[in-house]
Amino acid sequence: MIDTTAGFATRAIHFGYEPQDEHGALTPPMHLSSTFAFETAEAGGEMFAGTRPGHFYTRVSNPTNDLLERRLAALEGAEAGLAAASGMGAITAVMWTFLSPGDEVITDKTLYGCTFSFLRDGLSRFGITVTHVDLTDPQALIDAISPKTRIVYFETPANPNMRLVDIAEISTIARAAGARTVVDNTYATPLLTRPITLGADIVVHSATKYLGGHGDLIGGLVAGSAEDMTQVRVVGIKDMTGAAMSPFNAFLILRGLKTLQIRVERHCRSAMEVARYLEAHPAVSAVHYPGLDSFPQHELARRQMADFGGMIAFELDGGMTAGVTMMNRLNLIRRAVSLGDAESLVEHPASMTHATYTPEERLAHGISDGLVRLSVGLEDLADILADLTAALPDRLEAAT
Ligand code: 7XF
Repeated sequence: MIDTTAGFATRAIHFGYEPQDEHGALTPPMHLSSTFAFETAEAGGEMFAGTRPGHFYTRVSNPTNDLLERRLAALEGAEAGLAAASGMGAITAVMWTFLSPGDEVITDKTLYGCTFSFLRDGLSRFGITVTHVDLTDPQALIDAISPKTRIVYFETPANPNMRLVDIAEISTIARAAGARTVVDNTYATPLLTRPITLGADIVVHSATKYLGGHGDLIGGLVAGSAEDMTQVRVVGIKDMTGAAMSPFNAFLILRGLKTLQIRVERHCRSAMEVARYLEAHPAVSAVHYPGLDSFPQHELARRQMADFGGMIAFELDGGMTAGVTMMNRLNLIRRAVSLGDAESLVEHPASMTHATYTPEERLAHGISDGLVRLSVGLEDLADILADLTAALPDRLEAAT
């Protein structure tokens, strides 16, 4: 049996599975069963009471999901994992599990649009205070945190503007105040950053992105202590949201994980080149990519990330109008939301993924109208660069 001392790619391919346990099947089979038969009535009662291990209903647990959960935990350096129907299912299940009226969530300024609206329009309707603090400044957290704070929540890199948060520093402050640190690790993946090993309590993922990796599913994952994951399973998933993952999607994510390392390495290599190309282009006014020397948090990126990821945000001279014109001229790079797919994808956060913010909120939360977001795919780098070259205004156009 492969254990947690094996390398990352080996764990991603083998961890938690022995073919001989499944008739020698090399590929873990998919257990498409909503319910599981009890040997005796007493055994069923014991499973419901939690005194006997085993699966009894797929909204609670399933063998295919269980393998994915253990494998994700092995990649994140966590005790346990948990599958959810979507990234939003994972995030909301964690929140509903640990929060009660009167509690406070402190979160960074920049969040994915639906996470932002869940906090603003969802949790706040149920007596939970949501406070946005600039978590790139640890002192701001020290000043804001109180005994009411139950969760400190952030993305790093953040969607869409690539802000980084120092996981070790923020987790230490949160822990001292008795709050859990929850990190959305969707952009980085466990290959590049492992928040739990840096002191965070819980990691959430949109597995729709790099973990699945092929743009063919919606899924979410959570990792953390065994005790916390049991809580989220029986409260957040089973009762509060019902956001259980389909075993079919768990099967596809297990397949995606086998190539996570080679895919993310390629995403990183190409994104670094694309970021350098954009930075040198006369029509581009700003490039936000953690791997660039010009990135304000480049030092933190070097400390906290094994590589700099496949996501880039940039702005053109001429702002939103120029950005939209450029997007419409692209041919290979698809105009689509989501990220982490084999296909390169471009989108406009202000009108798409972050349209849930009001214009005033976007301004206050660091999401400019001119920002264009690029998910660098796995196509040949030369073809990606050629598509950008054809779409970007040339030197003469840019000068006028
Ligand atoms: O519920 P989902 O699987 O779509 O995941 C929600 C989610 C959670 N965290 C982060 C950092 C995310 O980026 C997402 C989904 N983001 C997509 C995007 O930004 O393109 C959603 C398309 S509207």
